Amino acid sequence: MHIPKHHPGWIRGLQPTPEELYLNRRRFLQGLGLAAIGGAGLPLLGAQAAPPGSGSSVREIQGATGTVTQQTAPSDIYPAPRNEKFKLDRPITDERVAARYNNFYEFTVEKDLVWMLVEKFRTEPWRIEIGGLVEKPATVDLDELIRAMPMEERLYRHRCVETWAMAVPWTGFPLSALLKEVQPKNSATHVRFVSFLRPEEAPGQAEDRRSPWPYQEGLTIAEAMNELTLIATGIYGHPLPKQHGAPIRLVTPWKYGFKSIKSIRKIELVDHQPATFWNTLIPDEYDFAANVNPGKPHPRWSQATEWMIDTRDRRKTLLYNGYKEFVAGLYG
Ligand SMILES: Nc1nc2c(c(=O)[nH]1)N[C@H]1C(S)=C(S)[C@@H](COP(=O)(O)O)O[C@H]1N2
Ligand SMILES: [Mo]
Repeated sequence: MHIPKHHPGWIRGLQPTPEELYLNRRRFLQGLGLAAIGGAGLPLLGAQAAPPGSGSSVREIQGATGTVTQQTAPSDIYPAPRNEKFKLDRPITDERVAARYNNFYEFTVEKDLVWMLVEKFRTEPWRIEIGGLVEKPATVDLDELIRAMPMEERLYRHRCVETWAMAVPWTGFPLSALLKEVQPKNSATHVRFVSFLRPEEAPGQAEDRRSPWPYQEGLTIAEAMNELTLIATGIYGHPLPKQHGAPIRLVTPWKYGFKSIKSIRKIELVDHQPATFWNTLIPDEYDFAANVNPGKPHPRWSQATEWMIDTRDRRKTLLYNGYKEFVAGLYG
């Protein structure tokens, strides 16, 4: 693998997955009986028991495109009504493929192993803090938050900076609805998102002690208030499985996937552009805005095309991932 000189040697960086390598790996995993695609009743997925009294359960879930086994939060809001304003130009990605092909560096840099390595990660109970430059700071329990927010389902494209793509139904609420509740002060210019720091539950954090954990991301206030900006607690009509960022994550579909921070613990209103995980690690490859742009190649690869993770269908990358009508106004 080619790692440029200025790269810290210990971090592989985000990089496109050569399709051949991906396919070989899948065959290898299938040989071990750990089918990377399909197959209910896999031994490790959702194997842990729910903590007593949490009211959660381990169960088989019939999603839009297949069955996935996982731990679920107690919640009766799924599936939420679909907001038909957000249309796809391609089929919904196979749920089982999306659930076994993840970027979640807290656990591993191996996309097809994340779903197994999240086993020890405890996502219940989960409290989220919303503070900084706001009139009404709050710390809320996830279930409380879900019940207070206008939950809906949206079909969105997702484009990773590494060139893979998917199209999935998220369940969640607009970030703007939450910000209106806490009332940002006039001095707030940006929103900072902070994920968790638990090396004892996350083997990737335990092994990589030099990356700037916890994972952090940021948006301008205008981006945060844009109607596309979603806080997701579910996917495919049920609560987020851990590998997708349980129990609560950001979704900004016009930006590269690394902006969509998983497993958020804190949302903070600030008066400066916050430092972010990838921009801190490799600033010349991952800028703060990270808007999907086919005409702006990554220093190590083209961004002109993308490939769907289930069909491997190759498509032209769309400017702002096809969301220009929603966001062009943000960027003059
Ligand atoms: N906390 C955290 N959030 C994260 C990441 C991560 O490593 N840690 N990876 C990002 C990247 S690069 C992508 S493409 C998406 C992948 O989301 P998915 O695995 O649910 O498809 O999550 C993003 N959010
Ligand atoms: Mo990504």
